[in-house]
Amino acid sequence: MNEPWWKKSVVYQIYPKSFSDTTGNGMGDIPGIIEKLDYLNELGVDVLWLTPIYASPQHDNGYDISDYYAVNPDYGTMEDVERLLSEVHARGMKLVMDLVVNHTSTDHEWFQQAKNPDSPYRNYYIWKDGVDGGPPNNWKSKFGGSAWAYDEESGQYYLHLFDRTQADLNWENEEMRKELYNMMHFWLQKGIDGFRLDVINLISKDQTFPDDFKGDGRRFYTDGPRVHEFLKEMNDEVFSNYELLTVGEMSSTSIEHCIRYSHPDSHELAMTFNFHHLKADYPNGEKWTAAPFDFLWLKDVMARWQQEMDQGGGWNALFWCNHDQPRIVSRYGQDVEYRVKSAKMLANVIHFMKGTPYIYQGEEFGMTNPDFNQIDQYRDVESLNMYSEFKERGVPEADILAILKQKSRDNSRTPVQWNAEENAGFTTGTPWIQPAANYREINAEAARKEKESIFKHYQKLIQLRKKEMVMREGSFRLLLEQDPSLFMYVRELGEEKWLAIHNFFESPAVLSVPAEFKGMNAEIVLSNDDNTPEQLADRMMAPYESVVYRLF
Ligand code: TEU
Repeated sequence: MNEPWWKKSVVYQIYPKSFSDTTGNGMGDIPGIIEKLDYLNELGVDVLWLTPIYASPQHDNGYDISDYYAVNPDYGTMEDVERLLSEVHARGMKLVMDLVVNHTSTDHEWFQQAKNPDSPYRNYYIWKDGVDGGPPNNWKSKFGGSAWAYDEESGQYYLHLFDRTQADLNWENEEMRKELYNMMHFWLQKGIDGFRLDVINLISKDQTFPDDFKGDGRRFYTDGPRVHEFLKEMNDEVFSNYELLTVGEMSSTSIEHCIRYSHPDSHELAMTFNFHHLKADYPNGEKWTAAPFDFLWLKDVMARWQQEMDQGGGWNALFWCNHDQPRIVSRYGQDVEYRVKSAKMLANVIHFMKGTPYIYQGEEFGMTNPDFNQIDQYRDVESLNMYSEFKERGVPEADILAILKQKSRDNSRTPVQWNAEENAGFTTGTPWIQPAANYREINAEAARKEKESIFKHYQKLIQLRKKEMVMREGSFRLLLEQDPSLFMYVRELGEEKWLAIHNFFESPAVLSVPAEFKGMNAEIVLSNDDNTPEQLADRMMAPYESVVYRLF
């Protein structure tokens, strides 16, 4: 079987602003990434994904690009990027860049030109007349308020699904698409190995732009009318000329669409991110509440994505953490006395699934949410907008802060905790966002030294994936669907049969082995507990215990 390289890989996500600062300006930079390549090599990851490093006014930390061909000077120069690329390749790793083509910054030259209604660039964006003195329709921005902003100069509104400084591009415009494809070739010709495509399933909007009487408008642009056509075109014009890892970030998508996006015969993308499993703590779909997670719901969602993507021939990107999500150990694990154990359990859960696993900076040694207590500790535009909206509605300060502490995107954006020195060894200056206070105990240096650390556990998982075909290609079947504590599934390929059992809770849980496995011989592939018995038998599972057995 001819396996594409990205099926064997484990990807490591770098959020450059918070990774490592070599200049003392309080922000991470590209030379800082180069300095840490040996560390990443020691971890064993194959691919690095950098979130946007392009020129940007940074209203949304680089997801608001003002020049696709330039590097944000706070991060370094184009030469630094080229050096990074060759240092990455020299270590046998690959580099994937972030591609933000649903929108640009309103500072982008195209948008500046587009403000003139007679400019050929006008049609690069989405402009509409207002209706009854208000916006063209009732669609909401994902960062709060209307999705339309009024432009005084031309008397029309432009669409922005995110911040008002992030104007949506008009994908109906063929010339605009061609310009983007040229830009992609520019980066690929430098030798980069792929793209992570930001909110790529939102690029095609229903051209009637109707009011949404049932929601915020998303059903008129999510997995929209021409999205598959555009991706096939992009693949044909760009991707098909190289051997790339392409991963689409899919907002509020469906399994059916993700199969189409990632099926090899579709010629669209290599794989997709979806976020449904990260909504187990959104009661009734509402993110902005402080709520525990629903375990049975989580299992059901993850299992369906595993099984149905497998059966349909799609390919999943597997992940718990990224720069938009709170730290998983603080979220579905336990970040106090069971931090190490629950972080290893959570790592096992996804690394033993089918797909390509992603590790987000700091996850490999169990970084936690920072427990911010004041609004002035937050930086994220979405969090700050949400704070103002809740304030206006009269929600008490303490309640808003409790929600942000659990849900803010800044939870994952605090500096990487390299060591126990001042500012976690991230910077010698003033960090743009405070590090979590626990960096003196929880840091990369300590984790590399400790024998049974989370870091060591991730190393093992990465090596196992490279070696074991069943981890990558085996089928997936959920067991004990209704068990309130255990997540159990079996992976099978040919003669290989691997049984994964994870206790998601702080209390011991009863393990009753399903009849089909009774009497089989077992050997431990990996466990997070020294006391896990060698044989598979009915027993009590320890708090957060996680084990994978090979059965024969
Ligand atoms: O995120 C898209 C997205 O929809 C989110 O995960 C978003 O953070 C969430 O809806 C907020 O509740 C991508 C990027 O990952 C994110 O950092 C950007 O802010 C966003 O696109 C706009 O480019």
